[in-house]
Amino acid sequence: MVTDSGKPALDMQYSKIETAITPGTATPLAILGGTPAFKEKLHVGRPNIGDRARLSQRIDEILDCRWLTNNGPYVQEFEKRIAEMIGVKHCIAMCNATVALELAIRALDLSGEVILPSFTFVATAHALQWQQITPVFCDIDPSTYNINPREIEHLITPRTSGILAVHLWGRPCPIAELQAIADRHRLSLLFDAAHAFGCRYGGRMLGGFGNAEILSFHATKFINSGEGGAVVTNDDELAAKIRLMRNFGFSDYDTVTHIGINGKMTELSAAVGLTNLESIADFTNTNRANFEHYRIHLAGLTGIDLITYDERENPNYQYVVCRINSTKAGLSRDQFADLLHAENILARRYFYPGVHRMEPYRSLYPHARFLLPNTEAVAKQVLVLPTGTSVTADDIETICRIIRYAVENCDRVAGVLKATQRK
Ligand code: T4K
Repeated sequence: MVTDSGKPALDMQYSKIETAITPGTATPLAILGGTPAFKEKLHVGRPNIGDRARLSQRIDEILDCRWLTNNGPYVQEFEKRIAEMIGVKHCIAMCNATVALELAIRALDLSGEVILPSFTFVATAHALQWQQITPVFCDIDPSTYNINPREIEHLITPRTSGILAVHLWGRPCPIAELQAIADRHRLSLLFDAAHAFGCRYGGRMLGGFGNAEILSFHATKFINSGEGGAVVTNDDELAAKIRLMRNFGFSDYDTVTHIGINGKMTELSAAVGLTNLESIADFTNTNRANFEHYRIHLAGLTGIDLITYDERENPNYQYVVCRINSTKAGLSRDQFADLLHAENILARRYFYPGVHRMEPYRSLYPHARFLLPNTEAVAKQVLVLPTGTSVTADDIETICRIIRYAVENCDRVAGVLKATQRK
């Protein structure tokens, strides 16, 4: 049906609502039938891309010398640069961080049960379960979102062989407390540092703590190699074992001295990683500026708290995370997610619903949710917003304007969202 003005009736209906709820704003909300704020989807995790000319040069060299993988010169250079930067003895580059986790777990002979947070990406738990090790989920500290050391000791049993902690969003775990617990109970201590490349703890770079730490260079990470990961450690024996395991256990052309898999990083990945590493200062500065923009433009909004970083920890600011108090903001985290997605702003609910609520863990450990009150609460409250070198200051202002508008008109916005709300 078309109206006298030639506009479809539905549009008329929406524009009436818009006028009613957006007087004087230039930002009609897309959920009300307005045009999405962004034509193209704005992603969380858009890759940072370093100097393309330098990358092309490296790729040409790789093709010219026809050495594509199997511990080639670029992989060795990448490992050397990372080890130097972090200040660790060994960096063993891998095809991704999940395989790096699996190999570190296996090389440390972990078995039985390992304690880890549930509030993480599912790969942290999969790396254990994949090897028939029981992941024992520990609650997080609600003020840091990292594993709570005060909750660990009562989870330790005679079957416990280690602790696998995660420096969530790049904010370091309480390493000293974790190391003390590990020492007291003779447990291995591993860190999933997938988010924490370049960050510090107590003046030292993350990567050199515990028995080993695992880095990710996935496309979505602050420094990427397309796909990629690494184990970093100061333990010579562990490093030697992981190097063997990464390459089927080959110690020579036809000598296999250990069980292994194929965990190798390719030369092309290493070239991407090395090139991006050369732009680390630019990426950090952009992320920091983006974070500041969000901070300024969301300031004073009731119920919306940006998770902050401590400059002394040299944060990489790769995640911009809002914690939403639905009572104060008048809208739930999921309502914000729906609202932003309609604007083509693909904010993410990392790490909803908590690994313990994903399969196979949900079925294997159905009681876990009763033991994880903080994880359960936080997983429903946090929303990760786009950042990185593909996001501009104008983009951030637009995103914040939409969030501010939604908070300031929460009753009316909630009414419209109700019909489409997630279950
Ligand atoms: N431990 C922790 C704590 C982790 O967070 C991760 C990975 C791991 C271990 C395992 O590391 P890796 O084995 O992956 O090295 C993404 C990443 O795939 C994953 O690496 C990352 N954590 C996790 C936090 O985020 P998804 O399922 O959200 O991915 P996806 O495909 O939805 O991509 C995220 C967004 O990025 C999309 O909106 C699109 C955008 N994107 C993605 C890619 C790949 C691009 O714009 N370009 C791209 O090339 O897991």
